[in-house]
Amino acid sequence: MPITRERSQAQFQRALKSIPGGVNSPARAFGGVGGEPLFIQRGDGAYLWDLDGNKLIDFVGSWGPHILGHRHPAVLAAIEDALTRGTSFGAPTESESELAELVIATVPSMQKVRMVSSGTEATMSAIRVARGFTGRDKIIKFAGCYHGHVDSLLVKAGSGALTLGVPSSPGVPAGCTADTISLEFNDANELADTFAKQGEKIAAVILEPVVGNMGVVLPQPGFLEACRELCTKHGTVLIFDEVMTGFRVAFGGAQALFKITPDMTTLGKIIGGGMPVGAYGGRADIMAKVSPAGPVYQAGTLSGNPLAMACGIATLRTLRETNPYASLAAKTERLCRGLSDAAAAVGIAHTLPHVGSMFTLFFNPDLVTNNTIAGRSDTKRFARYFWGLIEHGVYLPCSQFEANFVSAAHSDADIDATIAAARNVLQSLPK
Ligand code: HOZ
Repeated sequence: MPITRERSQAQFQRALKSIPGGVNSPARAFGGVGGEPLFIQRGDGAYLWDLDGNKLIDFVGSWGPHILGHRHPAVLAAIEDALTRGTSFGAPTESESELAELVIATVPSMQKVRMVSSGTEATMSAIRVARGFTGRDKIIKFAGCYHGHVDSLLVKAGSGALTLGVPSSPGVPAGCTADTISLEFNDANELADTFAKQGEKIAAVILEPVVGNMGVVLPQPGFLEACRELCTKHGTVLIFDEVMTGFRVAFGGAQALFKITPDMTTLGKIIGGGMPVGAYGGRADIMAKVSPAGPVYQAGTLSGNPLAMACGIATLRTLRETNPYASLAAKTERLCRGLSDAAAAVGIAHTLPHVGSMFTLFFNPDLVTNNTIAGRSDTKRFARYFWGLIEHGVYLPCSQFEANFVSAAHSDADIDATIAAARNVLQSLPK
């Protein structure tokens, strides 16, 4: 008997009347799987409950922040404590330095860091600083990487832009993207050719070192090294967008895992622990350009918001103290093996890239190394799989082209239940 979704459906109809598409961010609209989004009432640990009372094992984790699960006691206590002192002052607080120090102590490239309120703000600001530092205009990005909805970066973008088929958005003036060069991820030769032709004009190369926004796509051996070498050779700022991978694939992020240090890094999601936070930072000489230390302007009323800082500090401290990374990777490995075995048992072509606690089951026979190959995935099969798992009480990101996240709150029983649910669903899919 299908689960009841009446209350979610009613609320979606209500939202459609006042909010474009009924949602405040397109990726959550279920456009990639058809049907209507579930409205969430609450979360706890590894679970969500929707408005109709359905309990779901959550592999979205608010699209990445909830590495500790929902409502972690240390995080709740920190927010409650901060709340007693007020919500926003628009003036410096001690907590901003504390979070900055935690980030600098952990992320190899970070010598200085500026807090902002979202990943989009972080990447937008990092690009501006890289241009101000180098005095150059051109930037390189990679197809399928998503760096938020920054005008100059909405070119062949991943995430909701990919799912909804608008990888380059109307409303972005041609002038904003005229200096953006989009290349294929993992193609070091194409990157080298581009540098050979116009290296002296390129301010920055920005990439997700592990892509999460066309599904999880791993850097092939040598690719990150090539990015590093070419940027160093041409005086270009290498920016790792670690909004998703920061404090996720390792405590120090992908740059610590792969031992490649970029010049600048953008962060978000986990550093806010579920509150709206982004950050950008890097080499001290580059960050010295940021206003008011330097001439590159960037500002925000809610930047360094005390509640958000408290939530981020509690999350990072808990991660430092509990070091869940080996256990997260082991759980994810076991889950991925179970999902892969279940798909193989019924002859469903798939690949399942994973790193740390991020993974994507691609309905695609080929190893997905770039956007072109990702685009050949069977999205209709994914949609059936997605809805089948909802019926079995498992909540996945609503697109083939997103990362799934395992949290410290997922138990072995949750992993077993998910594998069992997937086995049932995969068996029932048309071949
Ligand atoms: N940018 C997020 C996915 N990679 C989606 C954000 C949302 O819709 O909440």
